[in-house]
Amino acid sequence: MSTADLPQALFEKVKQLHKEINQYNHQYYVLDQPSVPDAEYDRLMRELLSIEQEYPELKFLDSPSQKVGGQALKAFSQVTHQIPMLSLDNVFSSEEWAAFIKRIQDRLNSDKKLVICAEPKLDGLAVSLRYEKGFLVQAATRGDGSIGENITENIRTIKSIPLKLIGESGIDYPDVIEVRGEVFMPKASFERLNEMAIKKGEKSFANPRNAAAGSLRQLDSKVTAKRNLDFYAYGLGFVGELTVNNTLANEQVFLKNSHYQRLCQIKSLGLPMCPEVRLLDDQQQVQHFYQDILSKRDQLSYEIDGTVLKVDNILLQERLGFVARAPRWAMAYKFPAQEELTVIEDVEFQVGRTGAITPVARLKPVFVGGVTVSNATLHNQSEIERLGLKIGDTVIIRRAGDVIPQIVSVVLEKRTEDAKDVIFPQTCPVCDSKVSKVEGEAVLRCTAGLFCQAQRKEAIKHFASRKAHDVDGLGDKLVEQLVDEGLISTPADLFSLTEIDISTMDRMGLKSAKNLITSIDKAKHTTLAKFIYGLGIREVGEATAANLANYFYTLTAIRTASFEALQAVDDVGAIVAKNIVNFFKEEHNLAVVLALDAIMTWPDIVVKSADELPLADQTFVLTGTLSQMGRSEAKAALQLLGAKVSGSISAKTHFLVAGEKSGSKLIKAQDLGLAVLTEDDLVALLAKYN
Ligand code: I6G
Repeated sequence: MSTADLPQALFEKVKQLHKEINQYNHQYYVLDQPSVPDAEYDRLMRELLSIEQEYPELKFLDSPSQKVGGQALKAFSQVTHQIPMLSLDNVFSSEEWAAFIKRIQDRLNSDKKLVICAEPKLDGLAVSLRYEKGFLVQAATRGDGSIGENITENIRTIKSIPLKLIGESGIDYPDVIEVRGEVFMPKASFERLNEMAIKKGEKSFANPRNAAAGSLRQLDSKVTAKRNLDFYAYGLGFVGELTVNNTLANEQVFLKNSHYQRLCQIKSLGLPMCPEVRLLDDQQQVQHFYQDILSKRDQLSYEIDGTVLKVDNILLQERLGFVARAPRWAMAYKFPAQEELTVIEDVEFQVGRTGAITPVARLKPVFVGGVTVSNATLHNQSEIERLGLKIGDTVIIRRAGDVIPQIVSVVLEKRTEDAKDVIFPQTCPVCDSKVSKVEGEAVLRCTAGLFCQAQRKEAIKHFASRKAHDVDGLGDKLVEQLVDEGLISTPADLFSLTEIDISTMDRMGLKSAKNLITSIDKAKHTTLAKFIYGLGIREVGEATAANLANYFYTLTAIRTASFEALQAVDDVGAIVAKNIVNFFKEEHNLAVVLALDAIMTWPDIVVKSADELPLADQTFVLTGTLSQMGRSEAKAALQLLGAKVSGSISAKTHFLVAGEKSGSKLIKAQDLGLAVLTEDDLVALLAKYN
């Protein structure tokens, strides 16, 4: 049956469904302003699919149903770009940027201020989308700039890319229009994809860019459809002559003379434009934009590696032209690299508070992510095995944001013959005691407990830390010196220190010694929860310590509780219960606890039944970075008010608290229509009850 034989009403219905679904897609994926509930969208889509299944003649090329992927291809065909796809030159400093502007002004023979169109530089892949008479007919990768790969089927699955432009060809835009932009994978989708890959035992992707590239190079577009790729337009390629019935004289009427305005035009046709694009009037604003985007980098939902700055005036762009394969009027002003190569000079072993022996790589110092890095943790033996790392190897080191530097991989091609295996110690590298490895744990531990100098130091540092007793002025170096000099060996010894003792330490005068004694005195007044947390029992964080205090009310009840009784407390499973029992069983620990009990005081806990608490029966999930208090502190505070704090989202969750860099949990909460609180909302809620 041809479409001509079908009832006109059915045809109209299909067109109406296209219009509505396209509009909702645009509102959801491009404008970020969903206008109907998901259920309504699903209903329309199901209706369309069912008509298309019954009448395949009504399954048009631009149907929104075509975003799920089609037949797998055998190979990608080649596409010759009508106008070459260029790349960008880079600068890395304000001086290089200033030199670039000077070159442009010299070439233009003018020292007039240049208006700059600025945007973040996405870490994605450049593609060219060709629309003919408003329909997406072809999409290609950049390739070598002249010839790319035809990835039309894959691009058609990207929800934010319209299959049909808004408006009418020949009236609102020219017949042929090529939109260029960057395909990328949002960070949250990347994390989800890798989590799934790891669960299935498959290889994970190194970064969102590789994941986007891997997804676009799928011969089976159904796979691409599941990858949640996104797109921002950055410019135009070929824009064709108008032919029939046009009210525009030629493409120049359509094309604005400002790069920024062209982007807005592209946006009005239904394509996504990065919301961070700005017009900047002078060089000071450029530096400000660069710093602003750099500071926002971690909060953005997509990965970026710098900014792209373009002379906004198209006539000036045309006068400037191109050099080799890059425009003279555009520049990528890049952030300091987050990945660099360096050499593992040695691997040493550090002993932590709980005796865990951690291999630490000593690196040839390297400038990465804006700082010089000379150490990186290697976590444990399994990590070294996973990396296949030897001393002397060249490695890729990554430092993103404030995250501790990580070794990403070993560059095997650079391994030399004298590379040495990493040998794990047979005894504790600090106190020479026996080491043990618990079945199922990757970590090697020193068995000497607080007899080990390293563990003593760490226990005292933990006791004095901000979340425990917050002893102002007692830094790590001072603790180490006090222990090395034999002045203290347990947290209880802190309270017998004198001003004279302290003032004999490096860089400590009488005044700072006095201040420290005042802070130590202040620390005597605490809460039972902080006291328990400050003991540094393995796996007893702030939230568990608060739960123990609220359940048992007294120190005596906690330290004498049985393995079974402990497990009745929220968050305390067999492993944590065993850690607690073992901690208090150790004579040395018990002696320290009793000594501290005689020195420190805390208020009695007022007994309230669980259902009297203000947040009783409310389930919270915390996600992302909470900058004002930290996740464990927030968890403890919520639990004190009777709330349940769960690790995963379900229909039973009442509130999601979403901090910075919230990922898949936020998406899931939004899908389920749950209440989402910001960190400020949480702070206000806690303040209300405290
Ligand atoms: O590869 C690119 C990424 C982003 C670009 C680009 C861009 O602007 C935001 N702009 C041009 C002009 C070119 N490549 C050639």
